Amino acid sequence: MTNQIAFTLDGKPVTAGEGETIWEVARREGTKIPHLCHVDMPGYRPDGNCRACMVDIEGERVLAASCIRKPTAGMVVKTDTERAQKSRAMVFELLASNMRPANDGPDNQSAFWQWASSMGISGGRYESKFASEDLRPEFDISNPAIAVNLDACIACGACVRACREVQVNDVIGMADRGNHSVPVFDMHDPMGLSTCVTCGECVQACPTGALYEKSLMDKAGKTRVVQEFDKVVDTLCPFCGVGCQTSVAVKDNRIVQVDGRNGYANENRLCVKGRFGFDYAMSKERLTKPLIRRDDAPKTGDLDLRGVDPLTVFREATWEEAMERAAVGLKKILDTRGGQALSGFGSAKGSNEEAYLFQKLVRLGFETNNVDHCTRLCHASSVAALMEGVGSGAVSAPFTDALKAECIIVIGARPTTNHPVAATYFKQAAKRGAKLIIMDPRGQDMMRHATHSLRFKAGSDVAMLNALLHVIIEDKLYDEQYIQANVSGFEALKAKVKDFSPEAMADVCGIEASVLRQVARTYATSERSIIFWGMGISQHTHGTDNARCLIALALITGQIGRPGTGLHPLRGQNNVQGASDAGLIPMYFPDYKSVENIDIRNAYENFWGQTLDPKRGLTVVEIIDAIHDGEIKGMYVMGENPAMSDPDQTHAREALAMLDHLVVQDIFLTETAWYADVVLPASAHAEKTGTYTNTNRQVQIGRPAIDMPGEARQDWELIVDLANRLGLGWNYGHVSDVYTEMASVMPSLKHISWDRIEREGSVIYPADGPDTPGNEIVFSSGFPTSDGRGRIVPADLLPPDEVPDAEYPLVLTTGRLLEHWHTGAMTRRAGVLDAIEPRGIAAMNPREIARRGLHQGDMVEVETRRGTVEAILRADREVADGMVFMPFCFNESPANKLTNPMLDPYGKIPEFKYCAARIAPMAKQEAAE
Ligand SMILES: Nc1nc2c(c(=O)[nH]1)N[C@H]1C(S)=C(S)[C@@H](COP(=O)(O)OP(=O)(O)OC[C@H]3O[C@@H](n4cnc5c(=O)[nH]c(N)nc54)[C@H](O)[C@@H]3O)O[C@H]1N2
Ligand SMILES: Nc1nc2c(c(=O)[nH]1)N[C@H]1C(S)=C(S)[C@@H](COP(=O)(O)OP(=O)(O)OC[C@H]3O[C@@H](n4cnc5c(=O)[nH]c(N)nc54)[C@H](O)[C@@H]3O)O[C@H]1N2
Ligand SMILES: [Mo]
Repeated sequence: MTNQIAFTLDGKPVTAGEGETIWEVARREGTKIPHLCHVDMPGYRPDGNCRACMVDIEGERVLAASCIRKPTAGMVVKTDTERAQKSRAMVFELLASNMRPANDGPDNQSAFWQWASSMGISGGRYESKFASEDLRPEFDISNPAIAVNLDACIACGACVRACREVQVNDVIGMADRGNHSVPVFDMHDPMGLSTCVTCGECVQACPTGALYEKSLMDKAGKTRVVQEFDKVVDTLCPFCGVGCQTSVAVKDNRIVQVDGRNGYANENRLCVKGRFGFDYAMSKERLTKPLIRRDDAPKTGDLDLRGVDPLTVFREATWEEAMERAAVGLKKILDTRGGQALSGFGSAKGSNEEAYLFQKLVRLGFETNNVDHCTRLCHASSVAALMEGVGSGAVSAPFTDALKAECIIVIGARPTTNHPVAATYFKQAAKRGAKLIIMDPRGQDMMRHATHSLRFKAGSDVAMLNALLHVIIEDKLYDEQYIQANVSGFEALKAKVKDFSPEAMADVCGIEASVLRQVARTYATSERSIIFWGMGISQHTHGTDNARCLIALALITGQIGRPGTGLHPLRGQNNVQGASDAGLIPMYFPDYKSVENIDIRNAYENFWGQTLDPKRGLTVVEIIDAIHDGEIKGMYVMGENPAMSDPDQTHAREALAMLDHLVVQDIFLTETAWYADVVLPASAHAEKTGTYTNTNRQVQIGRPAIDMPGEARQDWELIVDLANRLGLGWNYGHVSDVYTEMASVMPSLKHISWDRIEREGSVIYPADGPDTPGNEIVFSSGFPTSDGRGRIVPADLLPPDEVPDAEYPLVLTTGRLLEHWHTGAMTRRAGVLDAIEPRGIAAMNPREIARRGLHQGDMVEVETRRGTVEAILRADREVADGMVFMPFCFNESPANKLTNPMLDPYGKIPEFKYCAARIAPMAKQEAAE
């Protein structure tokens, strides 16, 4: 047990845990002590500078700041003496004199004025320095999301700690001294021109309203227009796999503010998308009525409905007509050609319950296993390698375990843009002394914090990783005992990597042998080492091999199964873990049970009461190919946008155009919906109840904050409606009924009832009992494989499928931008996010740009063997020489028109990260004089 310190608080005996401050004990005991500079969120260091929290300690001459003072045994603390109360009131009155008056500005709902009014203070004691109009500092509204009103600033430094210590972004600092001290962004830049990434942590920390969400203000950022909320809903962020918990404030059925809650994965933190990207749900472009394609509306592979009135292509229909049309079209194909001619893409943006229903509908109603989703384009190869190597595709430890690790490898991932809240933990860990090793062909912000940054040659992961394995084996740094007890395949690995000495691989991967040796030793000899990886590993034709090497690293060193160690593929979509677990995969029923195993299939046939397709179904890209081959004729797509996200877009869109019947269920008229026969307007994340499983294996509950627009209906009800029109006779009263059925066949969800999730908000799986917290760390004693051992599969060198040549001398690589989500469907309809990144870009190193006689800002054509795309050229030092980087979120510059659809043989994932390209300036347009 840790030391407990007994002391007296306002006459009551209390105890403090180790390190607890008087303020923290008081809060726990329900005693309110005002606080301003002290931020009541995890991760904030108390600073004790504002004196708003002074308390009396018996025997001490001066009052003490309770936010930093730790009690000692027997101490007698009084929070309510006249002296303490007067002192605190004085602090507020003095500060108020330096601020804009309460009734004259945006800040009258701020913590400062709430505390002040609870103390009976309504203004400054002295004449406000803002009495005269010309003394007011300027409002800085240059940031699209945040207003800076320094006339409410009390220089408490909360924003500096938010920016530097919690999010570790290092943008905000304090300038000037004493009374004149103010926060500045970089070197006195307007906030909007600084390197600020608009995570809004400073806004959430600011106690006075000096930093404020513009969504609560008038246009000028001066006056708070939303004075109070109708409700505040505890729910989740809809974007990435981190699964941040949010509290969403609503006024007049509109979301007006999002704050981070103290979730296990985010401890109140959010990023720009989670905090400021919520308005897509309220976009005027939301689908509000079912649509049916007009008979005369053509379907061609190159449809471009941007700027076209949708009602020239579709007509509005009643729900009855649309649902009947949707079902009859599918039924007709089923009756004439059989289930193999049907397919479905479900959604990793939807809930677990929606995913479960969707795969069940395809397997029972469509009579096929042709069901897949974006996981195929994402971590499919990682999952293939993990299933083969350790018997489970999920992470072995949460990303927060970075804080317990001595050595952290991040490879092929860019967490500050794609998992920004997870990145805060990585950066914090590095600041506390963990060795951070980043391996990525492209530079990234986190390299500032890294002990080793290996900017190796794209596509050469196996060379580099085999060299690390070589060193570990050569230097005998592997864990012999661990291998003997838990691992098979070591001898084969030893033989394979023999030829992969760092010296032999240095040229292949572009990293010096000595660095490879150092990194290998650091990883192997650290007490606790953990590996995080992303799409740079998985999205290759040798993606499975890449992941096999990472698994081998962990297995031979025993860096798995303990806190601060393990394998963590950073999952992408908010519910890609859950959708995969729920069986939205062509080869697996829920919980990765093979559809081709007769016993399992029999069990499901009994459970669902119907004969099932005995063969695994086709994957995403295979389905597109099967449409071209005339084998698949009908499709149901829910919450996925393959017309933008699939590789070789022209080929993919031609396929969509070839379908006899396409039903699209989305919240927007996406590029995929352009090809639909029937479009079903559905529910956004903010409008529904459901569970979602994040990258850490936490099952969490999302709750509705606003109503659906127009006639839109709940996704899960639409799936059920369609199922019933196909004769399945389903009857679910509530989402929780779906969860309960699903959990009853999923061992992973044992002991995790709907009631439990509702009660606890978030439960990690696997859980050992209904009341015991779930296991953060798995594989502590062996692996869930057939023999309980981890299995090493050595990998060989394979080049990317399409390498540069004289005709296409550059490498095109694709990925993401911080502000945009995938195909842009959501974020290009989010005001703040689209304002920050409004136009399609292609990025190259400035050296490469100069070498080619191009200029930043030029319109260029990027061309590959699949097509040509126009984009604005951006200079970016992080992009390697010889490479072009494009995000795939812009439909005016659609990167996937260019990408190579060649697949990894095991994961069936396309090579999004590498193909040959060339670039040319666009023919100069006549200068418009
Ligand atoms: N802002 C934002 N965040 C997102 C998303 C989004 O669309 N926008 N999408 C979410 C989803 S679904 C996913 S899957 C994740 C993806 O998150 P990440 O895995 O971080 O995705 P990417 O940015 O596509 O690629 C990661 C890195 O791979 C590197 N890379 C390229 N080629 C190679 C190579 O040959 N080897 C190695 N080792 N690395 C290489 C790139 O330089 C890049 O830094 O992000 C999630 N978060
Ligand atoms: N070139 C290139 N291509 C890539 C990648 C890459 O790195 N490079 N990455 C790949 C990866 S990792 C991924 S995960 C895929 C992602 O590919 P997709 O999943 O196709 O992309 P999203 O834009 O996330 O599509 C989500 C869709 O769901 C809709 N939606 C959102 N919420 C809801 C809801 O609650 N209900 C319904 N019904 N619809 C909803 C949105 O409007 C949008 O149309 O892209 C892949 N494609
Ligand atoms: Mo993804």
